[in-house]
Amino acid sequence: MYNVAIVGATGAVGEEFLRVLEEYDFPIKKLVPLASARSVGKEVEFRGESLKVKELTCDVFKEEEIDIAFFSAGGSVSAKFAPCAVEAGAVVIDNTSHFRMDPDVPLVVPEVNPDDIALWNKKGIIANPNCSTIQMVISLAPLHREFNIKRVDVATYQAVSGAGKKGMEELFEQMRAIFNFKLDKKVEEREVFQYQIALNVIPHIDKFMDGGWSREELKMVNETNKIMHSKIKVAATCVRVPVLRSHSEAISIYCEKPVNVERAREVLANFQDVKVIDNPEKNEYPMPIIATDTDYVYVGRIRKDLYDDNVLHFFNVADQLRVGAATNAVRIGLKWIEMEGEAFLKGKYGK
Ligand code: A2P
Ligand code: 11C
Repeated sequence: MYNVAIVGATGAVGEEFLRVLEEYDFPIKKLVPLASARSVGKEVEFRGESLKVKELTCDVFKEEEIDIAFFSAGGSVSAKFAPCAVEAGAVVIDNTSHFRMDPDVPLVVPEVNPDDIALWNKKGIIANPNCSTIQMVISLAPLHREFNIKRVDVATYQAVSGAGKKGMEELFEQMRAIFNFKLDKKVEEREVFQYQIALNVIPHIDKFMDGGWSREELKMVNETNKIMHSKIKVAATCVRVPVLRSHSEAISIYCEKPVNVERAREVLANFQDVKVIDNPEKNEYPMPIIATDTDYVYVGRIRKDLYDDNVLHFFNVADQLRVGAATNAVRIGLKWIEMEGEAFLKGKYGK
C-alpha cells in the first residue's frame, strides 16, 4: 500500500483523479490532496470521507511520507515541486508538459509503450502526455502495426475543460449571457480564450511558435513520436470548440501498406481500451456525449480515401480529463506498481 499525493486536487483534472483512484481501487494507505494556499481549508471527497486540502510546499512530501505523487497543477508548479517530491523518495507521475521531452523522463501511454516505465528511475519522474496526443496514439498504435503509418494529418475539436475549470466557467457564463441577451459584456470580461467561445470555434490552443504552428500542435508531433518510438510525419490543426468535455479528432493516416477498412475495424476493436462505433447507416459514430465520463477511446467514420489505396480516414473521441489525463496517469501508476512496486517498497522501507 502507498501514500499518494494529488497536486492540484481542486482542479478539473485533480477532481477526476479522486474519482479514478477510487474506481480503480488504487492501493492507497493515505491520500493527501494538495493545492495552493487559496484552497487550504477546502475539503475533497475520497472513498466516502472528507479530506482537508493541504498547501503544496517543498516539505510536505517528506512530512507525509509520500510514495507516489500525481502532479496536475501546471508546468511551473511541476518544475518547482516535482524535484522536492523525488528528493523525499516519491515517484512523480506528472501531467504537465514540463518534463515530457526530457530524454531521461519516460513519456507513457500504458496501452502503447508500458515498457518505457522501466526508465522511471533516471529522474524519478514519469510524464503523462498531452490529452490530444494520448487518444490519438491509442488508435494509431494498432493501425501502425497493421499498415505502417508514414504520415498523420489531424484536426482536433477540443473541449473547454482542456483549459481547466476556468475554461468551463467561461463557456457557461457566455451561454448564460446569450440567453439573457447580454453577451457583449461577458465577451469583454473573458479571461481564458482569445475570443468568445460560445457559438464559435477558435483555431488557437496555447501559444504560437515558429512557422505559425501552435504549441499544442507541436506537442502532438513530438510526443507522438516519443511514445511510439517512430518517425511519423504529423501535421495537426488544434481547434477549441464550445464543448464542455471530451476532445474529438478527425485523423487521416498515410501508410506504407494498402489499407483495409474491415481489418482496421478489427485491429482497433481488439486493442485495449478502444471501442469502435461505426455504423453510418444507423447514424452511429463517436461523439463527446458518448465518451464523457468513460475510459475508452471511441473510433468511427472509418473509411478509405477516394483516391489513394494507402490512406485511411477516421474520427476519434475520448474524455480528455480521464483518458487524456487522470485515467492515463492512474494506469501508469498501476503499471509502475506491477513492474517496480515491490522493489521500491523494499528499497524505501525495507519490506
Ligand atoms: P487552487 O484551486 O488552490 O488554485 P485547473 O486546471 O482546473 O485550473 O486547476 C489547477 C489546479 O492547480 C488547482 O487545484 C489549483 O489549486 C492548482 N494550482 C495552481 N497553481 C498552484 C500553485 N502555485 N501551487 C499549488 N497548486 C496550484
Ligand atoms: C487543452 N490539451 O485542451 C490542452 C490541455 O500539455 O497537458 C493540456 C495541456 C498539456 O487545452
